[in-house]
Amino acid sequence: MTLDRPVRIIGAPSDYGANRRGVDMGPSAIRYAGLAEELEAMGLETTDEDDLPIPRAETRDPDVEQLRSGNAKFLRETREVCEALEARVADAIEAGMFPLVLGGDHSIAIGSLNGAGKNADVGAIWFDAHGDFNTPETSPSGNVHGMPLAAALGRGAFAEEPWASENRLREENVVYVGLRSVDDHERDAINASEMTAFTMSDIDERGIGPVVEDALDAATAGVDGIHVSFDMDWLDPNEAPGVGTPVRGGSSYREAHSALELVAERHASEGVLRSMELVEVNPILDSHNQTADLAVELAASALGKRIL
Ligand code: 5AB
Ligand code: MN
Ligand code: MN
Ligand code: MN
Repeated sequence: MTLDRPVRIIGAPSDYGANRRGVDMGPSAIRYAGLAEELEAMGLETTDEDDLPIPRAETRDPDVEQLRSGNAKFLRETREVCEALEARVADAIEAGMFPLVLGGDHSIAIGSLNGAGKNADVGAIWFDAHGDFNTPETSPSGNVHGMPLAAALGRGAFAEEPWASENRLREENVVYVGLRSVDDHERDAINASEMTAFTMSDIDERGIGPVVEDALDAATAGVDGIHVSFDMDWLDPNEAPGVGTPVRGGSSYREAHSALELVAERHASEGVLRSMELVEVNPILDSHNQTADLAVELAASALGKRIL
């Protein structure tokens, strides 16, 4: 069954959180790959908002406002982007629509999560090779795209930010699917947290179906809905070469579709989906827009496209 509400596409072409240019072109590449047309062909009423206005990184100083206790580049700019995105996501939900956010690097998830969790208890499923749970104190890179979950949950120096107190994201309802590249401090923090984490090894052993069903159970327990955060580097780089931080050994093409088909099925039976984002598409590193094409296909699967 296709999604039960109209879709609002929101472009968030930020690359402040990544260490290289290109991911700011993600929304254009995904649109060019035919996102709105694909959703409309499924019978989904689709509107496409203007992108968030985001000044080029070269016009800003990456270090102008690092947190005292650590390292987070472009934090001021990321704060601006995420405040604006939060408002757009919350407005769409308020208007009875489904926000489909296009990144941009994964730092924008702070805005998506705060928008989704503004007036509701929410969980999140995090499809990603990476944990994205560094804080300014632990980050090896200073890139905020490796920190959005820690930011939304107010960890470390992010306790100084308004984010965690503004959203109702519940740590016990945050679930990783398919982790395979986690930094040492991140590993400790994830293990000590209330979050649930499934690695690629879990998928190897149990298969994608049981893992995603368990992830959906954990993410949806006792909340009003979930946000699906989909980092294209969750897929194997053979399928999704157009990403900034590729890691070998990722999900296959069919595993990715299957995972999102299961999300759509759970939504059809329980109405759990609140918002979704597709992030980290970098057209400069892509091969003939393959990764953006795949992002469109995967959005369709998540929103209920069926083979028969
Ligand atoms: B992505 C790394 N853990 O913090 C860091 O692509 C990589 O949003 C982060 O998942 C990757 O810099 C961030 C080494
Ligand atoms: Mn806010
Ligand atoms: Mn990520
Ligand atoms: Mn990643």
